Amino acid sequence: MNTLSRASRATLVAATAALVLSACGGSDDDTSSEGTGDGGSSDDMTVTFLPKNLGNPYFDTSSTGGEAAAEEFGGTFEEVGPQEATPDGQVQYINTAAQQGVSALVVSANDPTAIGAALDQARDAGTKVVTFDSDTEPQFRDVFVNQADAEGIARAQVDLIAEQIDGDGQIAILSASANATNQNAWIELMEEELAANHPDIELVETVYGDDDDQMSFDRTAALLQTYPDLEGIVSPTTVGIAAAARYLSDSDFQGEVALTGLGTPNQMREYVQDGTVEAFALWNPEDLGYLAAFTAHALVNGDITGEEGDTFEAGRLGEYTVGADGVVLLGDPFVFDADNIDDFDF
Ligand code: RAM
Repeated sequence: MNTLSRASRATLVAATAALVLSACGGSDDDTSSEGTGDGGSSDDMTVTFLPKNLGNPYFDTSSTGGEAAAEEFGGTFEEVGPQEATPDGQVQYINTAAQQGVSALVVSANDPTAIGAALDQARDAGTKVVTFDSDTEPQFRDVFVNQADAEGIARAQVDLIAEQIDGDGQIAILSASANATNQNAWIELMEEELAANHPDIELVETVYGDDDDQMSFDRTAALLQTYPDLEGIVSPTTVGIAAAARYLSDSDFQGEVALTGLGTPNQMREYVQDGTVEAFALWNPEDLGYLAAFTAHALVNGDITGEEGDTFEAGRLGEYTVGADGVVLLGDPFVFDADNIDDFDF
């Protein structure tokens, strides 16, 4: 279980305290309607969250954070989104938000460019655009709120699978949708990390479950049939890893084929407890949504423009600084296993 490099582990220890605190304190947020921020000007701020799709507990949790933030700064929160994680599905909601003149849109992009024209129109109409979780190309948004450093996310997953298969054998990746900016960035970095440091691990295929539970379940079954020597699966999506775990837990492959990636503790708890999964990683999606909403608030208020070096207050999370390319970084990924999973509730 001590799967991460020393440096990663040191930062994770620091992150643990924050995660435990927010896991315990995050949901019983203070409902004071007085903003902790700078008051008056944001009272009529409207913020619309547009996740990749609806019905994914990860985004339910990030929206919980966004709504809590809006309550704190005295804004109006709304969540909209398509059933399927496609860019076309998102465009109509972007257009509607622009027509409504919402102050800010907070989007997890299903494609780095395909929603760009719609976002341009929204920004021309005066709407601030924050991407979170999955970015667009930088010119289409004001700020990207990144959950964790992409290299760190990639390395955490490679370290986990390498440990679980003793650094040797075939693995496959079960991803989200084929154009998802976030998963594609992580997969590219995972491939580099495998090539550089794990010569005996062979990545045989990357398949896409489209962040759809049934499709991810079916892709898992197909992988196991196609590759009888498969040692492990990495699923860098909370939908994929939960579906793969459900498949494995009910099959002869349970405990034989390793599974790791990015999951939510509530979806993965039973599979950690029944031995299907040893360890997996994530960040706190509630904090991510909370920070994204406060970033939108700072843009709407004119506290920041998205320039490198801009600073702003994000409620209970404290002060953040905009980095290069208009990116605000939440923190570090965190590894969950049988020893700590019961400390979390999201
Ligand atoms: C799914 C989505 C989301 C990703 C997480 C890890 O919920 O694909 O974009 O960040 O997994």
